[in-house]
Amino acid sequence: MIWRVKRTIVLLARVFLFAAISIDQTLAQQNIRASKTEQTEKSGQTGQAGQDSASLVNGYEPMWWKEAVVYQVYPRSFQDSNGDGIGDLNGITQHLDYLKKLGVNVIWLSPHYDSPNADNGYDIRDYRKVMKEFGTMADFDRMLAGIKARHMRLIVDLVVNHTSDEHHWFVESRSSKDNPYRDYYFWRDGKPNPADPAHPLPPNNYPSFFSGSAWQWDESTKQFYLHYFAVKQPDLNWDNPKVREDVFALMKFWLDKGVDGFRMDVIPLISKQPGLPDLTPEQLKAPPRLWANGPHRDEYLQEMNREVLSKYDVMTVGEAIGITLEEEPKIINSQRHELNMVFNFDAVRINRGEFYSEKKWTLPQLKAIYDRHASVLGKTDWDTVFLSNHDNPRLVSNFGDTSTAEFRVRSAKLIETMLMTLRGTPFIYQGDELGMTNFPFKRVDQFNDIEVKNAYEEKVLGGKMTEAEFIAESQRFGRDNSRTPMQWSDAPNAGFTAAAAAPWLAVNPNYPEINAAKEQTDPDSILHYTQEAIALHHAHLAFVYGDYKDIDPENPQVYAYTRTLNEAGKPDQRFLVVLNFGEKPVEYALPEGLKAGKLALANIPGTPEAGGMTLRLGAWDARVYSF
Ligand code: TEU
Ligand code: CA
Repeated sequence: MIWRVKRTIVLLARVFLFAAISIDQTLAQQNIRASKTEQTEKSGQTGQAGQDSASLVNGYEPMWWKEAVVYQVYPRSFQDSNGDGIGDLNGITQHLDYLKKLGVNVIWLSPHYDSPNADNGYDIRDYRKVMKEFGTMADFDRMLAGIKARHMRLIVDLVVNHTSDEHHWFVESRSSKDNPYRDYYFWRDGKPNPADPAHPLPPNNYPSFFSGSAWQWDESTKQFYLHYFAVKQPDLNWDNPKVREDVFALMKFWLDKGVDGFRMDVIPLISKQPGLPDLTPEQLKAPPRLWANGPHRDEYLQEMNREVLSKYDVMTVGEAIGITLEEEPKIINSQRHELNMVFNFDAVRINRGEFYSEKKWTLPQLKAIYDRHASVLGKTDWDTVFLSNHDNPRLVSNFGDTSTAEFRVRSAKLIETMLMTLRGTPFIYQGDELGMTNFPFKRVDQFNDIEVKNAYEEKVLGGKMTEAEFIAESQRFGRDNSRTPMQWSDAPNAGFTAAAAAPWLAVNPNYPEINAAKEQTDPDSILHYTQEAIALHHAHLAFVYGDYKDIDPENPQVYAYTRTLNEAGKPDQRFLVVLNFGEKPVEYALPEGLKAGKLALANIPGTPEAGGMTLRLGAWDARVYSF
């Protein structure tokens, strides 16, 4: 009993000490970063050219966004401040201290713009207005000021492959064939339909991401328009210089307000195939592969960089849909002046087959992905690390083990360890720092997402699969799993909303067990552990610029790798990460005669401080050592 109390006091002290240290370290590092960024600006460009090698760290040009830990906020589900059941900007402002304490230093805000919400804000009606459900521009300014006051930064979502069909450009565009905005979008005549001449067939065989054809017939001008996503998301015609000019102007509008960059939605899709020919049967197996490699993609991104990005100290991350790892450097090589980094989906989709079907995967396959990243991306590229977001299942449900409370906690911590120690800027999705889980969906009417609703029509009503099969797959991989409200406390609706009515999407029933308030008082919580893992990441540049080496690539159960950094005139940084990916304990002999030194982080309380050549790993054991 006394021992337990003592241990709790020690742990609590550690937690508070950690909070204090991590804030100090973060502030100190931010000062360093600011001065480095200034130097970079003085030397003229944001690229590598003109950099003298002395200012490089392990060959990489130091940048604040390389050293950042990013936290994604999905505003609709973060915090409702006014009781209407919908999260909002004032709700985010309320929790800035929570984010500061967690140790993240960049916030990525999913779309906050005026929108009819066919796709929860990824269909924008007015790029210069805040969605009224989320608040006002004054609320945005207050939130941004609060972020800056805490020495954090904000990047916003840039959704410019398409707009809403309610955007005034499209309202004009669809009004007549000779409207000046007609050419802002893709309008085409249909193909003759002998069976029903009044209703032509779509101009080509492009499918939409959200089921059905990517072409929508418009009765008033008797033409089709192109929409890769929902019918209410018409694709912009980037080949029109006026479109590019308007997009660049709206980007400047937000940058001039002080935002620190953009996450760019499906950005490789902006350059369409000339003439829009049919996809071949081979291309139909993966349309984004072709769509992402249009002839003007890099030209348009370079123009964007020249006209907008190069004039600000910003971070950019593109959603690399349709792009292979090998193709990425075209977009992210700093000498090409396009984007800083992209999200590559190889890891997050390792367990995914067609649509929401499950595919078997092995640990060596996952390791091979990260190994390829390390060898394909060079010193003038930069990588991202993420295993969840608003389009994917909950982190721990997808890659960990939720079969028992103990395994859920351990496996969530193991994955956080991995995210904070692999190569690249890490991204955390809201709620994953609490180990939130998938929602127990039982019926199709529990889903809100247009992707699920449209797929239901096509697949179940179209007789391609049974309702039960469809629900099972959507429960496993549907996007609403990650969009259920943040679980702040055990108050009704998890403290997300004070609304008497239900929130816009149901709260996961496990909120009395899994919530931020509870985890704040528990020194062994996933929340506290994530905070420690982030602090460790910030404290050692080896986790940012260091070399990565997988020391046991074939091992089917243990993932073990090193991150090392040797800088002239400084002590070597050498870290060893060991992750037991499963519930089976193992006596693990380190390969290559390696010897683990002092423990820097462990997800099981009581893990011995000293390492050695053989480690006794428990279920979902995760450790970081010096070596
Ligand atoms: O997602 C694009 C994208 O990759 C999705 O099609 C994704 O693969 C699929 O939904 C997973 O099931 C971006 C946004 O992140 C997403 O939320 C939007 O719906 C989409 O673009 C359209 O803007
Ligand atoms: Ca609200």
